[in-house]
Amino acid sequence: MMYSSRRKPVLYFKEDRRNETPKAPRPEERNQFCSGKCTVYKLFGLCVVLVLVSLLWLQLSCTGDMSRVGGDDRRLLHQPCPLERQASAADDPSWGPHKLALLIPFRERFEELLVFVPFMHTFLNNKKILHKIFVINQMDHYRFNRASLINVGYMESGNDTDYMAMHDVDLLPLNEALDYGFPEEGPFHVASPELHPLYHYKTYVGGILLLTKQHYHMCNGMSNRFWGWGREDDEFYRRLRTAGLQLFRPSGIKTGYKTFRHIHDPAWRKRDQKRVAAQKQEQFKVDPDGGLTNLQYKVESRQELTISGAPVTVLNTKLECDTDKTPWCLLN
Ligand code: UD2
Ligand code: MN
Repeated sequence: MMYSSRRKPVLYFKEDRRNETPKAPRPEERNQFCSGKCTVYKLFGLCVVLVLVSLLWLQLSCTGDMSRVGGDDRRLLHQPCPLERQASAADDPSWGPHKLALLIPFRERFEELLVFVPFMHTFLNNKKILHKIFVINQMDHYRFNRASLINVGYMESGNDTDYMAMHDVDLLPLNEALDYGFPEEGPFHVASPELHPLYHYKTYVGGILLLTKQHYHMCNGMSNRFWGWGREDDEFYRRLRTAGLQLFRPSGIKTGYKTFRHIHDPAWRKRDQKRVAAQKQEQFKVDPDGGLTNLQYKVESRQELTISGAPVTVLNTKLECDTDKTPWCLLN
């Protein structure tokens, strides 16, 4: 079966009548309405009707989006009601004991985020993966630094999560057989080169990578020297090796290059591939000392949002750059 994918190496209301003098009901009142006891029954009945109507409304509002979308997007936008989800997670012990911090390095990808967050929330709930989604929003004026943002996500994701996923905002897993469980044995590269629509080289670890927080710590996180697009993932591959960690990838997935949907129009979302000053040579070097230990940042604010019912924490982050050491964090 598809799910047996294994990993392989590589109102409360009460009338207050205390101060009222009891009045005998007038005959016409007795005829029109029945006694006080009857009024209580009527109120009770009204409450029951109100509760039923609100439950019906809640149910319709959870699935209401469906009528406005068509085709494949129906599946992407559908989400179960928040109440349903909480109840199932709390009642069913098969959800625990691990909890995933889904870390999204982010800047100006609003449209993708609106699709990604509800989609992933439903995807992970269907797989009974306890999770918390973090958007690490880079708000300084330096070039984008995916690796440092992932480091920030690790530092800020709290003690209630014990493993993490570094996850692109534009890469949607379409096959529910993909494993997002606790990667006890070693890092698990979900966006494997055999399944990835674009990158097929053996040492590729970009896109989506799961790690226990302990393993990430053993690597000293990712290097902070990579500003602009690319190479930070390749450098991280070397850190995994240095830390003596074995890399695992999905097996038994039959959907090939259709396993993921990459919502990325390169003409619209241009990759910042400029190589400034010494960056050209430096981009291929390993950074043996840097990582979590020399990460410099401030979380300016933290916001709890829901996107179509899916909860997400936004960390508005300002990275700091030592322009003597990595002058290429600036474009000019
Ligand atoms: C590939 C990898 C990515 C990483 C990158 C090299 C895939 C699907 N992804 O991404 O994991 O290794 O190469 O750095 O193979 N982002 C923003 N705003 C920006 C730029 C990037 O939010 O201005 C985030 C966003 O989450 C995005 C991710 O960084 O998905 C990767 O950047 P990309 O999508 O521009 O580059 P891509 O697809 O080549
Ligand atoms: Mn992309």
